[in-house]
Amino acid sequence: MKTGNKISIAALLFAALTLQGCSQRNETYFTKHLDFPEGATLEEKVDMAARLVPTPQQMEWQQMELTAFLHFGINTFTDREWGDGSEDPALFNPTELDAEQWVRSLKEAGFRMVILTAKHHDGFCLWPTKTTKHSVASSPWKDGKGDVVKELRDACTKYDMKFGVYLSPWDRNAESYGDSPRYNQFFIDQLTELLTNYGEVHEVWFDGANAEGPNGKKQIYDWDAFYKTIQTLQPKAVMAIMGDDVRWVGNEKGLGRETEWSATVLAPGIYTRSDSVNTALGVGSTSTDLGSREVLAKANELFWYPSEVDVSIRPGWFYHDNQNDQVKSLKHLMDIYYQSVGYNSVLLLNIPPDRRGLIHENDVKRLKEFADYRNRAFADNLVTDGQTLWTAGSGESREYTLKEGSPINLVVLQEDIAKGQRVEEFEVEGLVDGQWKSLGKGTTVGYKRILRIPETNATQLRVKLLSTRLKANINNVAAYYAAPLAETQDEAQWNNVPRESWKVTAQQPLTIDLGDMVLLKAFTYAPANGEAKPTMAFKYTFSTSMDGKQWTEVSTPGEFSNIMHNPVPQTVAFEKQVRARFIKLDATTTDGKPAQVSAEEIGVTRLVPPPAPKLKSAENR
Ligand code: FUL
Repeated sequence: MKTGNKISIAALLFAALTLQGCSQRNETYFTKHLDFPEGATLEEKVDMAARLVPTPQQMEWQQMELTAFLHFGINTFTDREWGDGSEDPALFNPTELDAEQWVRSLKEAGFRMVILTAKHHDGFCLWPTKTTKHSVASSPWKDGKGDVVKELRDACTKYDMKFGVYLSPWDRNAESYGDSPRYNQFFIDQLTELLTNYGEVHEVWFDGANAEGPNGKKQIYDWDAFYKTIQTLQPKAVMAIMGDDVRWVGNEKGLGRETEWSATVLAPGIYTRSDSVNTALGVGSTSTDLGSREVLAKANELFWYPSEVDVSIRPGWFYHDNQNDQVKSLKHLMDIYYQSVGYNSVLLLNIPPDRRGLIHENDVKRLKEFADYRNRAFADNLVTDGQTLWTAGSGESREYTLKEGSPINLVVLQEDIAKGQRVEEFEVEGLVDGQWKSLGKGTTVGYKRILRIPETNATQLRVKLLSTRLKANINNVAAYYAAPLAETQDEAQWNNVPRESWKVTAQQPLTIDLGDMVLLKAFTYAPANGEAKPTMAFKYTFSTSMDGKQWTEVSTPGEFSNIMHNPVPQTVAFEKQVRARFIKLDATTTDGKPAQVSAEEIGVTRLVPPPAPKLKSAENR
């Protein structure tokens, strides 16, 4: 595909937008895309990269922060994650479908947009399309007169919620699938219906799944034509995943990158050149580095292509009865929040309606807890003077005043991305008992970065920009205190050797006599209360002994990577089982000091021998 209309417009806009900064020279901005001139030096590239900015619709999208997915369709009724397209539409029959209940629950939980799976890979359409019989029109629901897309659209209008559609390019029902021109037209017709008959659409979500059609041919999608359809019918919508406005973060676990550049070298998959560009750079959507100076040095062009973190509140994307008790814990949801919204990404959280056509009570309850917790945590900004624009470069720092009387454990930084993403590395310090102390470090900021720090009582905060591209524009520095959340993961899952028989024989390094010889297959370090502390273990060696004198080191990764940001139980499985009576954890903190670990924070998993075969009764002998 050619670079597309938006980019040609962006190219025309090149040099059109100039801004007279008070402390900066005139700056020229590039909207959404830029080409590096041939032979540009790294310094020139970095300078240009700092002046790449989002389109207005990308900007509005990034500011939403929280968006919701609704996976609902024939799979809801077949208990499957992927249907094969042969499902009988008669199976679709929600008994109490209430789209207002969906939108109300999401609105109250702080979500700003809802995206519905109008069609998933099974090809079943949730609206009465003219393109196929495989839709709600052939179902018993409302005697075939229902339209889920319309019900959702109306509810979104009523509750002032933005609205998006997921339309799966992969269609396992369409007879034309694999006959490329025919299916492309069929797909465009479906897209046209969705983008014409349901008012404003804010996001169009195409996933990348593709497979052979029934006739054995591979479907070659006409992304260029799909793109133009969106541009013509809904020019303000962002096109996601197989689109060039919104990038898939690279996993479905809710894990953003700590270093997240919205200005990235990754060419969107819908461009015909994307394979060759990305292969030459050695990058893909799951790469950890998509924007550092190292990759800029190799790149010829750059995209404003911000990341979206999609994850389900349950193990599956679709509703399954047997997952009602597996709705993610509040702690897990907050970890996801910090690692998406807090890592310069938009969170797209999936909450699948059930067979009644309602969001299940357990999910509603968890959404409410999630919202209540965030509302409490972010109610009181403890920085009094953090909202005036601070324009500064590498090596500069600024002090901020903190309200008295409350500790802090979260620091929020934001850049004015309308002037580009520029911070490469920063440090936050606190004035504690009259002394400046480092509280934490980070890399990129972008639209928003939430830094989780150990709980600290400080009177002032100092933000140091260690490295920037040109001068960064920090428009918000805030600090909060969020009550620590206990990890709900049950200890039984990571310790099965009764603690009553344990004896701590040394504290430093922590040495434990387990009281009996056991066959171990793993150990776990579970930081108390799931909280990050400066004294917690980071690098370690784990050894075992039969007598407490002769020790053998067990082969392990030796590091609890990322534990400061995600202090959940860290289970280390052994390559081979180990026979032991004594265990020893010799650990240091991220600063290289001896770590303080208590026996309660350690668990061991031993192999439990299978139950002995039952003796046959005397009569049977
Ligand atoms: C994937 C799909 O295969 C899953 O079923 C789900 O819709 C997820 C959001 O995208 O590509």
